[in-house]
Amino acid sequence: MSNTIASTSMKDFLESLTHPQEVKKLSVPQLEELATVIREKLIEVVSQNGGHLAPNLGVTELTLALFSKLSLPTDEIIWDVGHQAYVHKLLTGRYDRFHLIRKYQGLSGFPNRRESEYDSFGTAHASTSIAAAMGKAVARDLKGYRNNIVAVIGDGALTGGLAHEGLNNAGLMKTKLLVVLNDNSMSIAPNVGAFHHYLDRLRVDPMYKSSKNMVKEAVHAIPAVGGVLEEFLDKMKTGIKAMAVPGLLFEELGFKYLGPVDGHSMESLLEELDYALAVEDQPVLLHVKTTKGKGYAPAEKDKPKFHGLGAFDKTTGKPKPSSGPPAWQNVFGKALVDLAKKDSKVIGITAAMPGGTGVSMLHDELPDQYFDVGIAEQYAVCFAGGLATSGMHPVAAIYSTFLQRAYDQVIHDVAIQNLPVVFAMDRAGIVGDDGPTHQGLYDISYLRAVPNMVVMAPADGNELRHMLHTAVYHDGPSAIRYPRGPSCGETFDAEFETLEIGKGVEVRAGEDMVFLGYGHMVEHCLAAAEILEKAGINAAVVNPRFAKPLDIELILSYARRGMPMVTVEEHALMGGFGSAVCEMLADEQFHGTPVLRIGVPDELVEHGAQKIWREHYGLDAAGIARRSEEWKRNLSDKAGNGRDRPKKAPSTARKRVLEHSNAATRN
Ligand SMILES: Cc1ncc(C[n+]2csc(CCOP(=O)(O)OP(=O)(O)O)c2C)c(N)n1
Repeated sequence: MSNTIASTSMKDFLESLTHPQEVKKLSVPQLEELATVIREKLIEVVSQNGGHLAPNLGVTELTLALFSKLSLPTDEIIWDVGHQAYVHKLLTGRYDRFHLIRKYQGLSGFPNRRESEYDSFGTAHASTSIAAAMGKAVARDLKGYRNNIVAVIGDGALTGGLAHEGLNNAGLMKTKLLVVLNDNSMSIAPNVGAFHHYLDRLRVDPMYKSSKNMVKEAVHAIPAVGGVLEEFLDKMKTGIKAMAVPGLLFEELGFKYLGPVDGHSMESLLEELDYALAVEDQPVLLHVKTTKGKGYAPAEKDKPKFHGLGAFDKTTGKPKPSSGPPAWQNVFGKALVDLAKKDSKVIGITAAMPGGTGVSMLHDELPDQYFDVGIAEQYAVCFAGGLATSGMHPVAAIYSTFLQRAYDQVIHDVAIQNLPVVFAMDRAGIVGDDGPTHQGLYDISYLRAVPNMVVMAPADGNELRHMLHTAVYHDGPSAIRYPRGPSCGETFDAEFETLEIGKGVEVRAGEDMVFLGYGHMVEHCLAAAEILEKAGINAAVVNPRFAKPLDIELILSYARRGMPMVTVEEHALMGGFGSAVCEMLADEQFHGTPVLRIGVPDELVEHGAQKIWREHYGLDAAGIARRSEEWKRNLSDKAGNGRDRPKKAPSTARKRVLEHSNAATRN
């Protein structure tokens, strides 16, 4: 086999690439040409499918340089967050399916061990790469191998506490590990924090680099002398180094620091990687400076927008037009601003997601009441706890999936002290294209179990405003969940209302059965009730508003009338809203009330459009109507065609109905 690739066009090379080690044979000009071909492919596919464009355009040369020096899959790369692994996917046998990235049954938008042997660790939540790489490095050492383990982490992901725990542990281990810091000065929004400022001072400047070497040599040359003078000179050495040696912080932590290197110069990257990979007995941090969105003018200009976006026109960079009600995060952001304008104690907190959560609106209008703490959900929650003890009204706006990371803070730093912190959880429900790592399907379960916590979900945008107002002035912790996408309803009350905690409302009267639709499912339940009306079933619809405390009296009023209940939630069935209803009925000894729970069973929900998955789980109007009609029919058949009117103490016949309903619930 030849060691070089002769005059093939790099487009042909990429299309026919079967083994990533072929990349090792490319010359520098060929790698540069391949970078251009890859960028074109990224822009073409992401403009159609949506996805993380700017992060991938920024790491194109870096990925190629790593592939040129490493031997995958023996050597392993762990991409932090993993949203920048599209180039990696193109080079590891997935070119043919790349046009289906993030689509239903297509490629995942993140590294996924189920998808490829080259995806050595599943990622999508930030700051995990160093810890995972250390696990692999230690396992390698114990087995007596010498393969390379590389973690690639962005400066944004480096703001997460887990990354610092990784540096803390890795620095002490005298083992072979390469951490590549992909520093583009951006998280999704411009990066924040003291660490970011430190990195920003380490510039790619040849003068700076040579002065670094000069300082190192000069400090080395200071003669060793005894006693007090020696101690003084030692301190001076450290002082001089700290002033002039880039990366001293990492060196002090036990890493060999290399760089900063221009992440778009193939030659420099290859050269620095040679040094970095030759170090055998110490972890290395290679600092690479990149430009997010490199090579595509609209993305270089508006980096936050092109971090991750839906389909767009690739010539203009403009998003495909959409219509309908405002997105949930915009309703929330506006409500937060309105509340904060009335009350300077209202504080908005985001963990590096100002745009996605809508908290950026607060930044624009009342910057003093706004805090972006970086990718630091644990800090955000504990910080909110501190604010609350000092009389402020903190609102921590954190996606459902990312609040998982701060579960201990929710319990220990907020709930146990019964502090008035509001958790505004966007993306609660099926998120669609980002897949299992991002699904907001567990928050009702994990929050419902926490004492003092009030758990609620609005049926529409107007109710979200009232819930936020209610939560802000509630004397204890509370959580509000709402999904990704357009909100429901476009009319808003002029004034905020305080809702009664634990009280739901009937939004449609009926007598044959009752839908308890949690949050945005109310809209679908109302539409399902209309469908059932045509089939001769008159269903009531309740907006329970609260999963905790439940409106026990309201729900029991239907049980007393013997009405079968259908709970509907865009959430895991285990421990969710339907579970809360069943637990309550059991506790209240209403064993004869048949309950059908519609929600997400105990399985991972893969990537693909929200609409596809909602249909799949019967969470749209048609599905809710179909499933409940079938269930109701079976129920009536089993009960001997009579109207099913269970009483508080079930008879033997009722017990049979109960058995059936339990079985139906399990299905
Ligand atoms: C725990 C967690 N919080 C928030 C996010 C959302 N998120 C995805 S990428 C990203 C920014 C990452 O910045 P950086 O690591 O610098 O990578 P870049 O996109 O700039 O290349 C954020 C905040 C996440 N994935 N995980």
